[in-house]
Amino acid sequence: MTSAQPSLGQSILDRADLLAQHSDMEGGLTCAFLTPAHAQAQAQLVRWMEEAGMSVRIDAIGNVIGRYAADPAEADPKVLMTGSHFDTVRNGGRYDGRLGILLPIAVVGALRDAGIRLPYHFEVIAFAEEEGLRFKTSFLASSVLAGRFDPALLDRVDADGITMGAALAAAGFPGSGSIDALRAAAVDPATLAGFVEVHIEQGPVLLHRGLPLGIVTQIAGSSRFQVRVEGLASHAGTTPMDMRRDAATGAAEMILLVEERCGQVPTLVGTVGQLQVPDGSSNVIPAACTFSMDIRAGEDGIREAAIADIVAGIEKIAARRALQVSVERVTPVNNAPCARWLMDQFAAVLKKRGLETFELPSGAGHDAMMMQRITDVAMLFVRCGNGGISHNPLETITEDDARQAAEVFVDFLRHFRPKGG
Ligand code: HGY
Ligand code: MN
Ligand code: MN
Repeated sequence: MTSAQPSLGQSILDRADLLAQHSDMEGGLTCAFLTPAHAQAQAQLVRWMEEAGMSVRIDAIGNVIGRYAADPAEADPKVLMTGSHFDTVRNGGRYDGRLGILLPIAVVGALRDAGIRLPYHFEVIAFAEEEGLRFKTSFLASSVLAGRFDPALLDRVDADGITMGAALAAAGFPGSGSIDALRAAAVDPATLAGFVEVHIEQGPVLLHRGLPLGIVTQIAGSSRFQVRVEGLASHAGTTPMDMRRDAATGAAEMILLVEERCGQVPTLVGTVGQLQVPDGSSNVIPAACTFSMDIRAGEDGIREAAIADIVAGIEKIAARRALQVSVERVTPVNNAPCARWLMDQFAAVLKKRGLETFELPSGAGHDAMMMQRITDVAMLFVRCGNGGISHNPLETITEDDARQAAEVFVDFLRHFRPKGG
C-alpha cells in the first residue's frame, strides 16, 4: 500500500463507519434482515469484495460470498472460509460481526496488491442474518450454508406480519425464497478446509489483561424462548389484590426466577431482553404478558438443567397464580468447541509476532457455531474498548488492534496448513 492510503487498521475502521451509515434508525445503527439498510450494506460489501479482487456471489438467504481464488497451479484446492454477520441488534455497535467481514476483505486486498496467491480458495462470507432481530431466529444465514435451514421458518412473521418467505421473495435473491434454493445453498463439507472467524470480543477479558488478541477455545451453547403468560383483564381500581389474575406480576416473578437460577452456576447466564404487556392500559390489570428468555452456559448439561428447572418453575408460578403459560422454544444451539489444530496455527503466528497466546471461551454466539456442525472452526477475538461493552453503540476497537489482527490474519493465511498437512 502507498503512504497516501490509510493503514490496514484505519481502513477497516473507516469502512465500519461507512457501513454503519446504512441504518434502519436515525442516530444509531440498526440493520435488520432484508430492510432497505440491509440491502444497501449488502451492495456495499459486494463492491468492496470485488474491489479487493474477489469473485462474488449472493446465495438464497442473502449471504455475500467473495472468493479469492487459489493459485492456478494448485491441482485440487480446498476452500478455507472466514466471515461473520452484517446484520445488527437494535441500536448496536459497528464492529459486532462486521469486523469479521471487513478485516478479511482488507487482508485479501493486501494479498492481491502484494501479488500473493494462496494454495487454497479463500472465501469471505458476509452472513446476512445472525442476530435474530426481525424474525426471532438464531444463526439463520449460517444455518443455510451449513445445510441446517428449517423450512418452517419461511412462515414466521415479523412485527408487521410479513412472512420470511415473502420478504425473501421480495429481496430477489437467487431462488427467491424457495425451499429448494435454500437447500441448494448448503456447502459440501468435503470441499472445506475449515472456517475461521474474527470477532470483537464483546467483553472485558482482553481489555483487563492488556492484550489485543485472544484465541477462542469454545463458544457457549444457547437456548432462546418466547414466553406468553395469560391472566384476566379487570378493573385496576375495583379488583382486590387477592382476587387478581395479573399476567404481568406473574411474569415478573418468572423473570426473577431466571435471574436467581442462572446466578447459581459460573458460566450460566439468563437474560430477559424483551418484555411486553400487549395492548396494556394503565388502569387495566394485564391480561397478557410476553417475554423472551435467553439462557447460555459453557456446558450443554448445565444449560439444559437450568432450563428444566426454569420451565418447571414458570409452570408452578402460573398454576399458583391461576395463569396460563406457554413456553415456545426456538431451536437451541449447542456448545461449539474450536479445533485445536486451527487454534495452534493462530497461536504459532501470535508467538512469532511476540504476542501472548491467550485463550478464552466465548459467551456470545457466533456464525462459527453453526459452521462447526460441518467443519473445524477457530476464532480470533479482538480487544473491545470502553470497558468491553457490546450490543451497544459504545462498542469500540482501536486502529492498532485492528492492524495487529489483520497482520496476524495475513500470517495465518500464508502459513495455513490443512488438517494433518
Ligand atoms: O446473541 C449473541 O450472542 C450473538 O451476538 N447473536
Ligand atoms: Mn451480536
Ligand atoms: Mn456477532
